[in-house]
Amino acid sequence: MARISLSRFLIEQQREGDALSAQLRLLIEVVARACKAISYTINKGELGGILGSLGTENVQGEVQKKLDVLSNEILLEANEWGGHLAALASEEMDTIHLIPHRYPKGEYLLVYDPIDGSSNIDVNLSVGTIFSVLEAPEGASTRDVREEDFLQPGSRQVAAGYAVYGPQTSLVLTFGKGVFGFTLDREVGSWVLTQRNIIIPEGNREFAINMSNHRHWVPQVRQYIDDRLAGREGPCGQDFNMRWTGSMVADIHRILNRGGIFLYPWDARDPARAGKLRLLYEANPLGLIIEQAGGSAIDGTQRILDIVPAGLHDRVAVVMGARDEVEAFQSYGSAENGIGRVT
Ligand code: P6P
Repeated sequence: MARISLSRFLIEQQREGDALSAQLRLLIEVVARACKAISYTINKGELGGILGSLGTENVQGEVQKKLDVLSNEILLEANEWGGHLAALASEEMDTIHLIPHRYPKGEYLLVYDPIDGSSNIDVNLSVGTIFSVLEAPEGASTRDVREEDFLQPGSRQVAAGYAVYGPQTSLVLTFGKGVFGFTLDREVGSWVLTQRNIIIPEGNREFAINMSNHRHWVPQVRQYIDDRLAGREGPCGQDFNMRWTGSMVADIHRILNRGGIFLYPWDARDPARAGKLRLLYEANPLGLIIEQAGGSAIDGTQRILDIVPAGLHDRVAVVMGARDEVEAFQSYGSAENGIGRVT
């Protein structure tokens, strides 16, 4: 593949159609540059003093790692001044962040998880950054954006992407016209196009789920997994493999490239909670990417991208991956209120 930089790719995409406005192109370039800075910071590890926790909790009630807060600040500072955003929101911030009046406001909203899987940081395992782009409301230039302006279904995303900080640093993007992958060339500090129109392979028999929650799942989920654990002697007639990295974005990146299915279903540990993962900045952006790569993304009952959020930090049950495997999951049935929850 000829060596095409992210900037050249974005300019070519902008010429080809209306999917990429000048402001959206700038937004993507700014976020990609911030992900590059995060990658370099992660790579320093203990040498950069970025390991460990701050002893504070985020709005999720989770202990904040130093890198959670640092990465959030990198993305915030990178995006405030460019004039492409009207506001932004983050897993690490309780409420939305308005663009300061000293900067011009743009036509987009950015919502992100600065470091997904942050418990992996201190043990040198893959983590990632996930982001979702929505259109700002009409009149955002004349009034302050409000939290409810972010509460759009995932089908309204105009772009989504993630970076995975692993053996390589990868960036995966979609603007609704296919999925494209880039690899960070650390020698020159630029993103290089390495994958065009990624399509999830079918027929891969790998599932990603946290098996320690088995006793808390509803019967449909238990049966779906038990049938796969039974292997070739069981009803599926073939052996399966399991992976669980503790970072959704790393699991999804694997599924995007070699197939399989990712599940974080509702479980009875916290019955009032629809799921563990967050809708706006995990399930929606990754769900759009999975669908654009030919896969399927549901909460167990309905398409994730159809869910209208009630709050910025809504949680949701997640089943996403290769279409054939998600359809196999759906054949086990489901209930009205989500992932087969038995009321
Ligand atoms: P558990 C990371 O905290 C995360 O939000 C996802 O990235 C990951 O897939 C999941 O939670 C891991 O959850 O319960 O296995 O620790």
